[in-house]
Amino acid sequence: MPAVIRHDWTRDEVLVLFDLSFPELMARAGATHRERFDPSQVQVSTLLSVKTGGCPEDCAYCPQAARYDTGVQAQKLMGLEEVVDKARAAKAAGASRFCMGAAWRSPKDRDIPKVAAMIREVKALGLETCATLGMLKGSQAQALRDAGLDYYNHNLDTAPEFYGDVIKTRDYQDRLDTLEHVRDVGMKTCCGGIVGMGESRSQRAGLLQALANLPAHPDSVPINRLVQVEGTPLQGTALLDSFEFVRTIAVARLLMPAAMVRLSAGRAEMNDELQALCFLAGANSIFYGEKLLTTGNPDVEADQALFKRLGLVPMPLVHKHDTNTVHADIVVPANSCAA
Ligand code: SAM
Ligand code: DTB
Ligand code: SF4
Repeated sequence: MPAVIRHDWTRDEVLVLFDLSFPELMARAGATHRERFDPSQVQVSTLLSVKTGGCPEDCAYCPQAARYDTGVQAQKLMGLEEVVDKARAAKAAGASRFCMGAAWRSPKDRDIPKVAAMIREVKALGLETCATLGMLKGSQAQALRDAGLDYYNHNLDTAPEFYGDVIKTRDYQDRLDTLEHVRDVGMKTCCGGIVGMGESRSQRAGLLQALANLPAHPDSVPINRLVQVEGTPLQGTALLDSFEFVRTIAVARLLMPAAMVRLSAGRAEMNDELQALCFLAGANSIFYGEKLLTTGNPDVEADQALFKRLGLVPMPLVHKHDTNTVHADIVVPANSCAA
């Protein structure tokens, strides 16, 4: 019987998992991964920053916050044609999902039709669509869903008790509210966080606990390892131990057995061996393409070589109806609940 989907994890229970010996934790996470997924398949998404820099928020990790001198030039919202060209190229390179990011605190109502047009055109190419635009109102979530948006990415970023050390211009509850609007209109949620920001192990456990105890598990859980950018307050933070990063992936897999766990930012600083450990720990999704939003990602050739070395294949998109996508051999239930 597959692991039960739970929403009542205590911090201590999560810490017990973190405290397991590395081989035991890996074995458990690998077994849980196999209950619902083919471990040789990895879902690939390509990111595009459709509105870069100039952001009014103060997220201490972020190169796009206007208040930090990071060298990122603020740009206007990208034109439709350019976005569609990039999406077409991503598809040709093998991506199955295209994620559009904007450096906004929240979109203005007048921005929504422009983003909706991008979503419609990207979807028409046969790609799954994802967007990350900051906080949303219910009406904006509905408009994006009506345009065909499959996923909305909005991260909790860290544990509730560490959050105020990282971001002061909006609070945890704002994030929970946006996620609720996204779920309410029937979109899939992509929600995770960042590790390596100087948080404690208990706070890493607290991030995963908060994610797993959401009313519905996120469909996709990006685990980012902080990309340190010159000029941001978090530049110079002590590097997170690689095995601790792998443990975080493994515990995410154990807590959210039916979710896609995404090995997200930070791969450019990882060698193939570390990434392989992340796949063994239950990661089954990556960002694919030379760039994340403003920072580097491994180039396509390197990822193709990595997949070949490890015998991994991109997860196929075999059947689509409305916004729910059924993958070959597996069904990832939207907002999966055991009950
Ligand atoms: N502005 C929107 C927002 O914050 O919701 C959307 C874009 S924002 C860049 C999306 C996510 O990227 C953040 O929530 C954070 O988790 C991640 N991120 C940003 N900068 C990062 C960095 N330097 N290292 C790792 N992850 C980062
Ligand atoms: C997520 O969790 N990670 C991605 C995506 N969601 C939008 C973004 C990572 C950004 C890394 C820093 C940059 O490239 O600007
Ligand atoms: Fe702005 Fe998003 Fe960066 Fe925060 S993470 S500064 S909201 S772009």
